[in-house]
Amino acid sequence: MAKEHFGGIPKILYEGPQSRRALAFRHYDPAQVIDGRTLSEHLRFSVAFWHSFRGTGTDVFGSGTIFRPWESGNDPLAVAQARLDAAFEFNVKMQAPFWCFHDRDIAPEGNTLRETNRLLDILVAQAKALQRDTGVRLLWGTANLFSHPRYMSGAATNPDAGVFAHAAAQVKKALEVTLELGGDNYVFWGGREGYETLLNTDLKREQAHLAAFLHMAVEYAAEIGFTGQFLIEPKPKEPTKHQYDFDVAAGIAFLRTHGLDKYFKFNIETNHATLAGHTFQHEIETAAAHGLLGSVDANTGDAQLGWDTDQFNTDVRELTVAMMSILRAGGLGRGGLNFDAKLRRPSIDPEDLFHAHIGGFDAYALAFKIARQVVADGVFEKFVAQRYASYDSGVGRDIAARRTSFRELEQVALTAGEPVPRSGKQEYLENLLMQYVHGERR
Ligand code: XLS
Ligand code: NI
Ligand code: NI
Repeated sequence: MAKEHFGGIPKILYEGPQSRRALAFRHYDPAQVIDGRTLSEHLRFSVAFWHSFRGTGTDVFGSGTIFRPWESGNDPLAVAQARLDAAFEFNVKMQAPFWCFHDRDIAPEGNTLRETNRLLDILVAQAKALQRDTGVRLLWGTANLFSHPRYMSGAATNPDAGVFAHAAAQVKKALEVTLELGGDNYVFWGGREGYETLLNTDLKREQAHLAAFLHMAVEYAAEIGFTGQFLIEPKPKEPTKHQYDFDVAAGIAFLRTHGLDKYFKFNIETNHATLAGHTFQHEIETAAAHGLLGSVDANTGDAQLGWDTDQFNTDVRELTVAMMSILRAGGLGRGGLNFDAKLRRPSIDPEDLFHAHIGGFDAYALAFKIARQVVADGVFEKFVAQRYASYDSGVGRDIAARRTSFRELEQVALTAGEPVPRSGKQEYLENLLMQYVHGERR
C-alpha cells in the first residue's frame, strides 16, 4: 500500500484479557486454533465499507461531522481510489479477513449507466489488486437500489417497469463484479421494496415482481458461473413504512411461495430483528430451523430509539445466546459476521473507528468461546431434551409421527386424567447462563 492513511495507528494485536491498552484485542486472537480452525476462520469478521468509509455522521437534523483526510479533493474518482486504499489498510490493521460493499459505495456515479459502470470497473480492478496484495476477501457484494431518486418507490417493486429494468441492469453488473472479486455471497436487502401507503400500492403484484427479479438474478448467476450463496436480509421497515422482507418468517413464506427457497438463505441483522419485535436469537433460530441460516450483519439498536441505529454490539450475553444458536446450527458456513455498524455522530476521530471494531470483535470472540463451552457441556440441551421427553415414546411419539388422531387422544385424556404440571425453570436456566457469561463455568 502506497500511502498510510491511519498514520500512528499500528496493527491491532491480541494481548489477552489482562491488557489495559485500548488499541489491542483482549479476546480476539485471530490465529488461535479452536476445534481445528483459527478464530479468524470461525468468525469471518467483515468490515462494512458503507458505514466505515462512506458514513459521515449525517442524521435527519444535521449534516456530516466525520471528515477523513482522504475525502478532500475535487476529483471524485481520485477520492474514491484513496478511500478504497484506506479501507484495505483498515482491514489489515484490524486483522479483519473480509469486507462487504454496495456497488455505489466504492465508485462515483456517472451521468449514464454506461459511464457509471466504467467508473465501477476502475475501482473493482483496484479492489482486486488490493485483495491480492492484502489477502482480504469479499464476504458479499450487493447493489444500492435505494439511494438514487429513481428508486423512491422501490426497485424490483417499483410501479414503473422502466425502473425495474434499471435495477435489473444494476444487479446484473453487481453480480459480475462480485464474481470478479470472488465474493462468497450476494445480498439482497429490500431497502425500498415495500410501500408507504396501500392506497397507491398493488401489494400482490409488487411481490410477484420481486420474485421475478430474484429468479432472474439466480438465472444470471448460473449463466456467468457465480456460485456464491444468495442471501435475503430481512428488515420490517425503514426507509419504507412496510418492507416485504419483514422478518425471517415472512421471508420464508415469500421464498417458498415463489419457489426461491432452494437458492436463498438469510443474512440476519441484529437491529432489524429488534425492529421486527424479535430478538436476534429468535431470527437465527427461525432461519436455522429451516436450514436457511446464511450470514449475520453484526450490530445492535438502541432500546429507546425505534430505528436502525446500527451500533457496535458489546452485549456479550445477547451475543452468547445468538452464538449458541449459530453453533447448534453448524455455524455460518460461507457466511460471516459483517459489522454493519457505524460510529455515533460525535465519534469523529479515525481512532474511533478502531475502538468501535475492537469492541465488536472482542465481544463476538468472547461470546463465541463462551457459547462453544455451553454447547459442549450440553446442560441446556439436556434440559430441553428432558422437557420434551414425553414425545420420545408412547402416545407422544405417535403424535410426533402423526400416527394418531383426535379420537385416540381423547381416550388417552379420558383415562390419564389431568397432566402433572412441570416447571419451565426459566430463572434457574438464566442463572446458569450467567455462570457461563461471567466465566464461573469456564
Ligand atoms: C440497512 C441494511 C444494509 C444492508 C446492505 O439497513 O442493513 O446496510 O446490509 O444493503
Ligand atoms: Ni445490513
Ligand atoms: Ni440495517
